Amino acid sequence: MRVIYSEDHKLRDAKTELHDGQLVTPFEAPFRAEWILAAVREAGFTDVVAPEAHGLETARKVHDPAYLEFLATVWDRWVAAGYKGEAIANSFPVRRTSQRVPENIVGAIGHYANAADTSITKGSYEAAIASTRCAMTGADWLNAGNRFAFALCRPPGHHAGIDLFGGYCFINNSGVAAQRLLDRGARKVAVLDVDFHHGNGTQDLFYRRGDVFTASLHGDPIHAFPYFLGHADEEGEGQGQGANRNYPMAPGTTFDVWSAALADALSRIKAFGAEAIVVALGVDTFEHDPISFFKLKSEDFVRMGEMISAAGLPVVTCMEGGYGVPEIGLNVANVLKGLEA
Ligand code: OKS
Ligand code: ZN
Repeated sequence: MRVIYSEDHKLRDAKTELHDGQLVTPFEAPFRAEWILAAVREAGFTDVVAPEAHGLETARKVHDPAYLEFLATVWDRWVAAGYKGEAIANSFPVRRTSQRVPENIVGAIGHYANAADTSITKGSYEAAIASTRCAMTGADWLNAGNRFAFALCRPPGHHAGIDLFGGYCFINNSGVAAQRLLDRGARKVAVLDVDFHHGNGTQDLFYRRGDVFTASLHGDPIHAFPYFLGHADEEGEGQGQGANRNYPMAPGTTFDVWSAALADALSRIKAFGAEAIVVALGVDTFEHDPISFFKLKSEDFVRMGEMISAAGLPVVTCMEGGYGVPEIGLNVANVLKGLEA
């Protein structure tokens, strides 16, 4: 298992997250990557490398280039407007509104946001680029003929849509990894999202494409973020018809029910003809996660890795969510152990 990690994740260190009516210290904070790296090393995964200095060509194939340009410039525009705090979206295009991009920075940030939780700061873009480079480097480890890589991505990516940020995500790391596998010779790949939250961004990227199967296991959006996507009847469109699968599950879901959904997703990934799997790994399915409602136990993460491994395909795992509790590192290491078992 090659592990790819960049110190540049620390450049993303926001002080505010709009959460339940208050500006709190963000759940998605630098300690997460540090704890996960320490636990992964402790578990014997010591082949840790920095990412290659990839450019944005691959990201431009899954994101709107104008959106990437917005991400690159939003902080400087916010500062130039004279605003003192972190950049927070508060006004959004919704039903029956125009989709033109406003020139005003408050308008532009609302246009490109799918939630107000994610404050943009100096350095957020640079951290997001480094995170995506980890995912690309992990994909290339598979492209070189290896079976397993773990991209310790931070900030996460699966809520980032074609032209949308939010849910702590800016660039869709696992989507970029999938594109990279295709660009280097795979004909079909799958993104398997096992984070507690629906991978709405990843679904958006590939919804009309027939070369990437997307599957997501998550808290039912009638109860959980991201609320507006992730239902079981979203199956893809056009070329992508049948290539998206959602497994929304109820509060309190334990591994017996959750693992049945995983088995179904894996059998569909095989039937689709995927040549590799990108796992969007959130460990916020853990029973003690502070913002989620599934009840997976630490040992369940080993079984999760084993089940994914049994599909027999190369796997690049990209880090997504998982918050606040010391076990996040152990739970990630357990998935990696299961993969290599
Ligand atoms: C609002 C919290 C919104 C939840 C964001 C979910 C982030 C995540 N303050 N996605 O996988 O873990
Ligand atoms: Zn999550």
